[in-house]
Amino acid sequence: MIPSATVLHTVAQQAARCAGEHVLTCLARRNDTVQVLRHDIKHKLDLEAQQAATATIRAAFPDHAILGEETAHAPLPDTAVRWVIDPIDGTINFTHGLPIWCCSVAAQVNEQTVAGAVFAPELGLLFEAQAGGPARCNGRLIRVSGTDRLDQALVHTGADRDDLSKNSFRFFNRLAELAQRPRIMGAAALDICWVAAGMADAYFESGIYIWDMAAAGLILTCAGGTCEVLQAYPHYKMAVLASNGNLQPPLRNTLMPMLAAQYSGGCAPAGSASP
Ligand code: LIP
Repeated sequence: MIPSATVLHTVAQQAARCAGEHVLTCLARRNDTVQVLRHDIKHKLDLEAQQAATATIRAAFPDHAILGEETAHAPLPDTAVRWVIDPIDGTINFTHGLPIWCCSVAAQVNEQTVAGAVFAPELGLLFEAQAGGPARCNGRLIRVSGTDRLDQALVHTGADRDDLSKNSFRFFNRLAELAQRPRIMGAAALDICWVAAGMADAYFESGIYIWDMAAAGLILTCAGGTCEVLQAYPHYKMAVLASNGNLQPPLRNTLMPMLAAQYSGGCAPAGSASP
């Protein structure tokens, strides 16, 4: 039996909070890293936060599939409901003490996201929504901005850690030319939630993963915006464009040819071999 969106929504919030509250009790362990790579960090609290969220979900739904960033290679049972977890989105921000990080939990039914929660513990913000309903932050309704000109838009983006040398900044430079200002904040789920709350007008990044955007993408849609996968790559990697809706066409028209040119050789972006 597939639980109702309302039930999945409640558990998604509980799971995101449980993960975030665990990390909040461990702020003294910011340097408790598993592996420090040239442009990435694997953190012990990533795994622990995912385990905390997973325990909350399993207590309610022992048989559901759970796709988490920390266990993305693990085989998944073939179930209608799939949970998608990014235990700490913005791991490098977290490790350096920057409070711009969050725990993201989405519930999908037949690969459609029906409930999502994004909890930013050090900012004290919980964004959440269920399909067909409103989007809220800390219980208050949120809506996208009305900005309809790119030259008046605040556009968030990121840099694919696996492709910093060549393409990432080609997108950044073009967005910087078109927008009022670009921003790189380092946590995709929060970037998309800022758009949902009308505090940014659009977000684009090539090189994020389904766990970065699944919950926030639903929250944005429920806030009146648009979240679109412009390009999918192997192993859950993708190029995502999210906006207040007004800016989706001009940004899509700019970015799609650039994406096509970037991978015109048919090869997937660097790093898509594994999350
Ligand atoms: C991060 C994303 C961010 C991206 C970083 C990294 P993580 O996720 O949220 O947008 O630019 O490279 O992928 O690794 O902190 O969960």
